[in-house]
Amino acid sequence: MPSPSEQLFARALQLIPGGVNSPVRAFRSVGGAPFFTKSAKGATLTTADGRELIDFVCTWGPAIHGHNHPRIKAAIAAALEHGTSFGTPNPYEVEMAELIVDFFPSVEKVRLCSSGTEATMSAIRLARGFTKRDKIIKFAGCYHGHSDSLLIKAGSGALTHGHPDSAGIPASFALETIVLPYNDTAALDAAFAANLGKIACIILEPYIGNVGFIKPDAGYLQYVRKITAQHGALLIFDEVMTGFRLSRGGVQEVEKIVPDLTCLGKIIGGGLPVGAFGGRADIMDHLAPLGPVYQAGTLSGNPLAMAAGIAQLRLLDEVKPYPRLDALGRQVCAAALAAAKAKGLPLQAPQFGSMFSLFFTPTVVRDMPTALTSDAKLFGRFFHACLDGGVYLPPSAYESWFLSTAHEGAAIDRACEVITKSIQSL
Ligand code: KE4
Repeated sequence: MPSPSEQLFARALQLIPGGVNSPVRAFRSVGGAPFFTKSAKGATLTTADGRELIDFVCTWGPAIHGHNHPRIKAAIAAALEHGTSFGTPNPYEVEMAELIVDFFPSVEKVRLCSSGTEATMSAIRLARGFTKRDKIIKFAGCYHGHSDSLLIKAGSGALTHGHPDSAGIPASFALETIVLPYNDTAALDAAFAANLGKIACIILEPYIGNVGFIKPDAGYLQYVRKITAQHGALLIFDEVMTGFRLSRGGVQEVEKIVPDLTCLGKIIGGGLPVGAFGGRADIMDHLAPLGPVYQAGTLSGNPLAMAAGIAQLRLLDEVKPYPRLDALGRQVCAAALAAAKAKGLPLQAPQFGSMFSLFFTPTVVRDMPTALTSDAKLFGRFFHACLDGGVYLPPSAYESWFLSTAHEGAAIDRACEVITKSIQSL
């Protein structure tokens, strides 16, 4: 008799391409069929098959306080009393804007939308409209959502499924996107020298989460800031994943860099659909209805998503979780490295705070090519050994893991045991 998840997947496959509404969920790179989640609380998912799994995906970042946190649930319930969407300005979006500007001093003005993809797509359009230049620079392996200009040598699900360059993007579009290797200052110099006065912006994940977790070489981000300022190109930090997660003010606070624009998402929606982009007021004022760059959205600033995000951000300021999240991340990586060492298995475990990845390779991972030296097949076996043990990892060798404050205590200890045993079993 097929399990409830198997029955649900069979039905989904009839009507939804690949049976999923986002490709990375399909387990295609790790093998097997995805389970369906019935509910989630704290650090665990409860599957349709009644299994409880310790979750290291955290719905790809938003659940920094764990799933279904009572404070966030209560905030949504209270907002729900007044309706779900108004299509007019509402008080929640003003409060959210004030919080974002407080957490991110580089953001003088902000526009809310409904996904990270919308945020980065709009930021690119704004950079092009403000500079009156067409070319943009992105880095191989960085994923900024699925808009045409950015789905080129992209990470995350695109890389996971071996299509970093999606079909359906006109060559003329792709020509305007210059893709460079991450952590390579010479490549930056050459690109700007060859395109003088033509580059509107650089967009990057300052710490990469979408080719697995990768940190920049010391001084690299500072170099990116310098060369963009020199050439009148805007610097866009895509902090959809890292914002509010790696520190109160994201990577730009850690690295003390002031980008011109910042893209945000995930955590500011408390689990509901959200995105945001903001930065220098003189740039943001080029957006409609003030300026010539059009951007819009039916559900932008949705009251329920805003209420959830406001509760989430206020809770961050109350619990100040960052040292604890970093300790949890270190605990998992230390356990994995110790098990791999004992087994004689090469393993890299780059980590910062609650983001980290395990790469089965002897090579230090510092860009997409070195990430690709990781043994993806071995990762698949490791993934299923952990899943059998009740621990759910991102179903791809090229994704960051995520932790929440709810992982502290029994969950993290149990997870470290399972990860250790799984490595020993490889
Ligand atoms: P969304 O459109 O998925 O809300 O955000 C796109 C996006 C933009 N920028 C960064 C740095 C991101 O990580 C993302 C989305 N992250 C992936 C996880 N690697 C979402 C998971 C999925 O695609 O299902």
